[in-house]
Amino acid sequence: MLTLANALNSLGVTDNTLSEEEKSFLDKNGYLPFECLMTEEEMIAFRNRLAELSKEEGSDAGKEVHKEEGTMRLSNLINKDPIFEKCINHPRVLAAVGHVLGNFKLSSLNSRAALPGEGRQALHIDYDDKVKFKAGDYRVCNSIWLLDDFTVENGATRIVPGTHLSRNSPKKDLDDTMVDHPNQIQFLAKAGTVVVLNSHTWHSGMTNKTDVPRRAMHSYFCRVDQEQQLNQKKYINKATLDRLSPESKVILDVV
Ligand SMILES: O=C(O)CCC(=O)C(=O)O
Repeated sequence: MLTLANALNSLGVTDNTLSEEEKSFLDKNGYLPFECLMTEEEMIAFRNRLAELSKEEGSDAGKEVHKEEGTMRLSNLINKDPIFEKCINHPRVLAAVGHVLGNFKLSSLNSRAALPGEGRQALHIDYDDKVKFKAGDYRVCNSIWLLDDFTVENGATRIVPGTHLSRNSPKKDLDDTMVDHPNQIQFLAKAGTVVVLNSHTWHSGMTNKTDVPRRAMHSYFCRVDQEQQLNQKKYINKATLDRLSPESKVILDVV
């Protein structure tokens, strides 16, 4: 049976996929951007397909994982079009996720568009606040695939760099998780960028003050011993299983 190490190897992940500078940046700050990971054509295809799915699913959209007021969310994307397979097997992204988590699998593949005037969230981590974790003992890691430029005006994700080392969650440490944090930065980048975010780093969406949605996909991973956000074995359909590469099956944990 193909192991994760073999699957990553065959997808081109090596010890040198990330430079030492990139690994140090991720270790220190809890996030790592990769510019130009999607082509213009790929982004057009992703945007168009997500728009079609939103229309088809209507008020059901997002229901497999999470619905959120003021946003358009879609979930279970791996079953909804072959184009989304790219989001779970890019070597640079997988190298960064592996650097954070060690052995991992996909937790879920979703999209989130913050609608005009909406999208502000409380600072959070993507893990149970009640569970103490040690720096280095990470359970979850996200990758955000930017389908629009992330700007101050459209509410680019805020991140508090280095907070993955703090062992606490915003809920425990802060009186008010909605207000600006003195150390937060906004992740400003061009569409086509992917940012890998150690999900124990405090972060949140901000208000989109423009009149168009801010669109992104979240390819979210968890350590191999953790429960997936979407149970891939349960949700995977036959057509998807038949078309997926052996490497993607390992990453989804559906072998
Ligand atoms: O869309 C964003 O800027 C971040 C979203 C996020 O952190 C979440 O949905 O948990």
